[in-house]
Amino acid sequence: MENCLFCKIAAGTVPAQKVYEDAEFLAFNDIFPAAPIHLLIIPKHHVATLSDCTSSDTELLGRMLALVPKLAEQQGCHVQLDDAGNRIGGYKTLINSGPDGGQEVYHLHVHVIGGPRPWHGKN
Ligand code: DGP
Repeated sequence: MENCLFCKIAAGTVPAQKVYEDAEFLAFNDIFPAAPIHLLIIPKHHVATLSDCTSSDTELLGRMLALVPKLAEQQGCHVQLDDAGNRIGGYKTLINSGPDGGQEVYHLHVHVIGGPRPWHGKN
């Protein structure tokens, strides 16, 4: 899409701090991080919003969600067990959809927000 910011990031014409890329997806640091770790995962193919997804997008959505724990581990904020067997770490996974959902950029993206609390910011 010509005027889509995240399509431009996917095409490399707008810079971003990329943390992951494959043939289908790109992940990069959010420019306004709400926590020590704040990634956005996007499909390279333009989809404006979650509500535009159809049954033909089911597998893409599954693969995008499956990237979340992989990237959380890469960033060091995955859920793990400490020596006493208690869960530590973790992250928030968020998809804002539409105006009432707080979506500002109309290219589907998953926020992955984590790192040591307390966090600040809107999310
Ligand atoms: P949302 O409200 O869910 O549409 O979130 C859009 C996010 O995109 C917001 O947290 C800030 C981020 N963002 C906006 N413009 C840019 C940009 O030019 N570069 C990067 N890396 N992130 C951006």
